[in-house]
Amino acid sequence: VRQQNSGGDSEDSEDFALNPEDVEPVASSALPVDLPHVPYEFTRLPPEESLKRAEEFYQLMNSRRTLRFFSDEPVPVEILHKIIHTAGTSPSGAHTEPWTFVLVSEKDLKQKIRDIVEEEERINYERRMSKQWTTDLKPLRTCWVKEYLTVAPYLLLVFKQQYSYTDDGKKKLHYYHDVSINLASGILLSAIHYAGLVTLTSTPLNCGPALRAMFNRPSYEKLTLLLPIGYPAKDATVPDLKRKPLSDILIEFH
Ligand code: IYR
Repeated sequence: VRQQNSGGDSEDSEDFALNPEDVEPVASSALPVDLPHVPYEFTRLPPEESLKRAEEFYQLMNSRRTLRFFSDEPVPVEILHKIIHTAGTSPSGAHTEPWTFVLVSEKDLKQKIRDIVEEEERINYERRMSKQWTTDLKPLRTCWVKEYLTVAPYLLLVFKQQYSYTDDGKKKLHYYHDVSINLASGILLSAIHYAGLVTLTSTPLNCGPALRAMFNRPSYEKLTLLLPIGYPAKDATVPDLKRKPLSDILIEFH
């Protein structure tokens, strides 16, 4: 059978699909062929100002931490709307915008999510994760009990659309959906942090299908992140991790 690369990391089998045109009608182009191109509005900064901003942004981002202890204090929903709108500014393959964000604050739904996640995580920790994996995680003091899933005021589920459908029922191909969702997720984490909130980048193993079904998301959407979002608990602690210095992450050729 003919295989075509639909764009993306060649190591990720999800990015290799049968030529979809062989199976069902594909939208000729999601964007109009005569899409206008308009002048780009650009504000040029003096290099000193750029350096100052780069330094400030580093300081801001370097103060971001993954939190596992949340306060139940409410957060105005408008803040969450703006943060999610910001994530949606991410670049994406052929501007396909392959993301769906599901925001949950309803108590019973959060409890249901927690039940699903804890049921799977108990099996993950007890059987599915290797001895080496659970040993490597020990310093972070994680376990299968996920109190934050009911304590945090919001849970945000990030779904990657592997493809979608146009209004007239034609399949719309989503090139580079993996890198696109990951870029949007990075912007999302930055927006959460800049807004003064905290989160935990959880990626619950084996919970995707149940959580997708719970929110009636279609089969072509895949859960990539489950983020509790809110304020930290008063007595919250974080592991005393250090980040690599620049010299360990940068190799230069000038
Ligand atoms: N998903 C599990 C286990 C876990 C795995 C890694 I890799 C971490 O950095 C942290 C946790 C959990 O959320 O507990």
